[in-house]
Amino acid sequence: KNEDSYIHLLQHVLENGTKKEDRTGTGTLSVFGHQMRFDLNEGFPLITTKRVPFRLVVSELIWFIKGDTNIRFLLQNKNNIWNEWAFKKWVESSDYTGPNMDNFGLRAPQDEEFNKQFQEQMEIFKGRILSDDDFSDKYGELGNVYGKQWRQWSTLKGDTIDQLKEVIASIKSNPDSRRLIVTAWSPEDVPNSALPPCHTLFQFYVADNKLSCQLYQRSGDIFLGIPFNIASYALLTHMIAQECGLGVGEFVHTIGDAHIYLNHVEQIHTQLSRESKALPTLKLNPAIQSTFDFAVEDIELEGYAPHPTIKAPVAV
Ligand code: DHF
Ligand code: TMP
Repeated sequence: KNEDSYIHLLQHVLENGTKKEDRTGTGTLSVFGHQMRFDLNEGFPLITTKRVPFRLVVSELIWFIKGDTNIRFLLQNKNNIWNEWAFKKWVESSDYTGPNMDNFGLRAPQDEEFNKQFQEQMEIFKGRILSDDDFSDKYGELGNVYGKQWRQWSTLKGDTIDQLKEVIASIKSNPDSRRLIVTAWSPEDVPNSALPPCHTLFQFYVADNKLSCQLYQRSGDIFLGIPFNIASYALLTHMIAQECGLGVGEFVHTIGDAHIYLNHVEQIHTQLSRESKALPTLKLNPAIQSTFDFAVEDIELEGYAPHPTIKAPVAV
């Protein structure tokens, strides 16, 4: 119940994870192949043993649903969770002439002097994304990330497929279908993507008038990313269920490489010393009839009283 399956994953990987190097140079404890299930009727699965900033989950999901891949919308909503990956493209480009930012993700948490420079450059970058259209078109773009793949998948023929719209139409017209799938993974796009999709593919399932969703996530940062991912797909399931006149069933979360970054271990010990609280309840504006019409104000949580925030550096 509640977030037990998430707490179990934290404990399981701390105890049984294999020490494994990774792309970012941080190092991880990792297991391969893990599944969690959340019954969405028990409450909304937002982790309570630390505060998870739900408004950031909401604006990120609305950004995906819009088909947007430019961080400008996120910045307009004071959401900074994708900044590093756009910033990386900028500082590695020949247009960038500021101080050297190589390996900023590894250096910033370790070197105070450098961190100041990095924060300064990041603020300049954010300012330009918000105020300069040409700059934002060029450096705010993350490329073929979720929004693009969900809404404008490009085909060999040169047209596009709106996977999200089609899957919602199929849930309505053919709820027993076993093909209710949206995929973000395109082997062709992997080389020119800022970050190849972590949530790779998801599938819907309707039984007893309830909508369930399963996500296959190829790679999961258990402390930072996973709580967001659970909340995001739970929210998407509720939104689509409302549009289709269905109740909600389960969110099934299947993870490939499930890892704890070595610089998150202490934080996780703090989190595990806490008792989980009652889950909150999601309130969607009942007047919204289409998944594509939800705005930030139409989505609220009731009764979220988590333990305090626990900060941790994100591996870039
Ligand atoms: N890279 C890595 N290494 N881990 C990730 O989880 C990750 N997630 C991405 C992109 N790349 C990633 C997109 N999603 C945060 C949460 C989700 C996310 C990116 C970042 C994060 O830092 N969350 C903080 C709060 C951040 C804030 O308040 O601005 C947290 O404490 O949950
Ligand atoms: P990778 O591409 O080398 O797997 O690195 C991606 C990292 O980001 C990895 O730690 C997983 C994490 N991640 C999540 O956990 N959830 C997400 O939604 C995203 C975008 C990334």
